[in-house]
Amino acid sequence: MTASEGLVVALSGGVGGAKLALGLSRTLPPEDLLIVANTGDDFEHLDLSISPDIDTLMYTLSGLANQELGWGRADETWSFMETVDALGGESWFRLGDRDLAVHVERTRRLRAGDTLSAVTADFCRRLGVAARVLPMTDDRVRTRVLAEDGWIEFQEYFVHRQCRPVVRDLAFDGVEAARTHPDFLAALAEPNLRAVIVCPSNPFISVEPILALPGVRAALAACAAPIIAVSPIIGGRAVKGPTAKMMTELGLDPSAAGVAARYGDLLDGYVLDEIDAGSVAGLPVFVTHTLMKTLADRENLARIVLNAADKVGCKRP
Ligand code: FO1
Repeated sequence: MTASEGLVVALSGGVGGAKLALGLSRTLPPEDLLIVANTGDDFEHLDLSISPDIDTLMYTLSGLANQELGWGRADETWSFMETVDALGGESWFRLGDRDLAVHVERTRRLRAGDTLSAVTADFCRRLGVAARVLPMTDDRVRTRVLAEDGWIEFQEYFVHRQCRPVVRDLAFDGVEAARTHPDFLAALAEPNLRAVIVCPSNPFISVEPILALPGVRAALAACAAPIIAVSPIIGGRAVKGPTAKMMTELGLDPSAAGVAARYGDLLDGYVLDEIDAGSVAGLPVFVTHTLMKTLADRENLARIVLNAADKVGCKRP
């Protein structure tokens, strides 16, 4: 067993976050990796409690993820959804038969009083996920999007309306009253914290709900370990999802530099793709191939991000 080089906390949401989380999980011993999952995308649907970013992490880390879709499980069947459709139910949010079992069992446990983090830990254990996946809070936080016709739920925007609405604003309902998961805050105060990694997730929908939780920004500012982000934008385009479109609609520069500017003085280092070399100044920049197509890409980027953190080093003596 290699000696611990320190705890790494990764902030993750969406597909890009899960890819780097997988690379980190294959690079670090399990006890040295805490993956904090965004829960702002969660919602109630068909009377089920659905946690997409937790499930994308869980499936990706257990090798069960549907690589084509980027969400849900591989080897899926769709009898349930086809029947819901035939009965005139809501079928726009596709729940595969195996995936459905996660939502039904999670909902049953939550109604029985279990916390989301306890359910997540048990499901991850049962699926053989060694790294720790921790919901950012056990309380209800819901991302909402201000479109032309008013505020809509995140999944209504992202899936039902396929990110078409122009985004005027975003809100994270419940975030002020939510209790940041204590294990997350404790990890940020760990003396042997090696790094905080902001995964290549959409800053607005995947990372900022986490940063908006009580005490998180203060804890990040106080932690001695370096905070390193990986740009989710390569050459002005998001690898997947509406990041660039959202940035344009919110009046921001849809680029790696625009994301760095959005994070502001939170970051101690920034990892961006060769195509964007030279586009960011004002903080240590590490240029590499950031598009993760293969498992080797995921592991390689993880190693580069950890090396970047070690090069930046602790912020305080
Ligand atoms: N995304 C889609 O674009 N269409 C879907 O039908 C869909 C179903 C779905 C079911 C379970 C789940 O965990 C995720 C699902 N997603 C779907 C993805 C989901 O909207 C996104 O993963 C996040 O909310 C954005 O990061």
